[in-house]
Amino acid sequence: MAAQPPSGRGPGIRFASGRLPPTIGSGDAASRGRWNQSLREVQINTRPILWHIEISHYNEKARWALDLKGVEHERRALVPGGHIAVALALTRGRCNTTPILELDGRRIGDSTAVIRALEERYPQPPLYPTDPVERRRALELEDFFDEELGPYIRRLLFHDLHSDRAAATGLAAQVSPPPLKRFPRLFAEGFLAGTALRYGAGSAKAAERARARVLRALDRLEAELGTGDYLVGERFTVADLTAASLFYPLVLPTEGPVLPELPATFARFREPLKGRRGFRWVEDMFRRHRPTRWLIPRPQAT
Ligand SMILES: N[C@@H](CCC(=O)N[C@@H](CS)C(=O)NCC(=O)O)C(=O)O
Repeated sequence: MAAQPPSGRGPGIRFASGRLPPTIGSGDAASRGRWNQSLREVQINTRPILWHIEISHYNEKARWALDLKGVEHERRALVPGGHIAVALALTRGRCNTTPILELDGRRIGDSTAVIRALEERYPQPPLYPTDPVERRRALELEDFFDEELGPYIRRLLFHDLHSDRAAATGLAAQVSPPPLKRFPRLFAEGFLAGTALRYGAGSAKAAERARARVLRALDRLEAELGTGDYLVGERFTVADLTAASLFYPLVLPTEGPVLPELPATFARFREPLKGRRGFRWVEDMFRRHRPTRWLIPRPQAT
């Protein structure tokens, strides 16, 4: 089942006891114990929460930014399809997509806004260049890959699942909620119908156009890189993070999210691209800059 939004208006700082903690250092072991308990509650209640879909490339973009900045956070995985209603509920109708980050009492939708908020709150290591010209370029490239690659690589992958029911069932078995795990074919049919409706993934013509857009994005990546290691300047920025995350479903880097078997047509499309400089660059970015996860399990309800 999709995770439910927490009750209340925002995370804020809440104490189970409803009272403020006693003053530090005062009193006996019991009051120190209460103080420690209150501190733990503060940490839990103010810890950022990422609402995400495990296999989604836009969500990988937000996870990567959190991990790179070493932000301790909680992750709540949503079921694809059900996530739209949860996103709308979490943001009071402002956003119908994931990722959504709950940070300091705000719920922020859209991966670009999530990174902007993280950059302000946790400036180190920076993802935005300090030089204004470089910064503008990095943000333009972020926008380019968000708009010109993200939707098309998703449409293509989902479209190719339509002609490979075994692969669709494999994906359904991975992403469906526990009660539906016994019916992966049923979940797969619902998933395919949903993606056809929402992302135009049922249309062969639209898929053909999507294939051309993915290749164009790969050409642009390589042209922007030239002989350099990074898209902007001499270090890893939001531009690299965005391009690499959004290309993950094509490249499938070891450090990235795990996808089950690819649909046959998509695998055939991918094969000749493996030798491309852009493809290898994505693998390299994940290898060099995708740190180990800071995943913190959801606390047990008491
Ligand atoms: N521009 C958004 C796109 C995010 C997005 O499309 N997320 C997908 C999951 S891959 C989603 O939630 N889709 C729901 C929908 O489009 O209704 C971002 O950068 O966060």
